[in-house]
Amino acid sequence: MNPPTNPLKLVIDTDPGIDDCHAIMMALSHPNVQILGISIVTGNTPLVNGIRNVHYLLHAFNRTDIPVFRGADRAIDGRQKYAPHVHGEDGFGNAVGDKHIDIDLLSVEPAAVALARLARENRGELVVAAIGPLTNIFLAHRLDPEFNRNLKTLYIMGGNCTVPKFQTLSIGIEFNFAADPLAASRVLEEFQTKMRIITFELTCMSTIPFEKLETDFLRKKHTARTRLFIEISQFLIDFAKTIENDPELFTGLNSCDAVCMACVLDESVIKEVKHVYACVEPFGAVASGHMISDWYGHFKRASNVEIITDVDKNKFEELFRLCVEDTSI
Ligand SMILES: [Ca+2]
Repeated sequence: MNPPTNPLKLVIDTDPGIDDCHAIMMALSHPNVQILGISIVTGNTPLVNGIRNVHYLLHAFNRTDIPVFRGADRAIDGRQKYAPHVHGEDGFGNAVGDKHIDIDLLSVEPAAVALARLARENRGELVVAAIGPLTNIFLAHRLDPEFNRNLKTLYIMGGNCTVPKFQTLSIGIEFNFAADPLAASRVLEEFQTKMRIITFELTCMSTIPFEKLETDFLRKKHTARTRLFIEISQFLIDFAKTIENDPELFTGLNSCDAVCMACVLDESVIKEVKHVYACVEPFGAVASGHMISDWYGHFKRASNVEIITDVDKNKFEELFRLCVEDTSI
């Protein structure tokens, strides 16, 4: 890892589920990142759980200097879509449950307002990792039309990809875009900033096989950090094992948001990027949230996104190890 230079200025917009936890742990552990805030959005779990989960993590890491912002409690069109079967009833693998959590880091400033302010105060420097539905990002954009242009880069974990090279069965709709298709549609259509998309299928390519997960992560010397990782992750690992026979997708732990965060933390993780015009189906009867990537230029539109199509798996796993390496707790 390179020695600290100018730290990356980062805001994490998250719907704190288990893979969000991994991504946040990585960012908290990285030596060259300044986290200016964490904004919470509804997605994997209801908003109130997400707020509690992030506080649980920040208190465990003694990072009470990081403000937490409350975001949208539902999508732009009013839908509320959760994933308790993947992330547990509390969103953190039932590790937080009914524990008493002090939510003293919660700012009175709404997430969209804070996002717009932080982008303005750090014009051209702020990187946002959007690892939940894009509701807060869209709302910041509607509040402040300059928001998107003030960003350095917007990384989005979301969307599907149907390029044959992936050799996976595309599910057609990825959770974050399905949870707020209208927000995803508007962000892709209206933002004039560098947007990098980490699709669900890309994250499937970086699945950590169960055996490697055991040897490299779960059987490590149990420090406070590994105990926290296991406490929160076990539910997702158990879930993945129940669908182990699903063709090609679930052969280990797929931590979608961790793959996104690895690209944010170290751009050399990214091996291949395709510049393409992409849009999202906002109102479809059976496929709302489906991302259409115009690989062959049918729409005759200029490219608006960079879709990451390959990552360095070794480098990803090296960064993912930050989840269990005990440096600060
Ligand atoms: Ca997420």
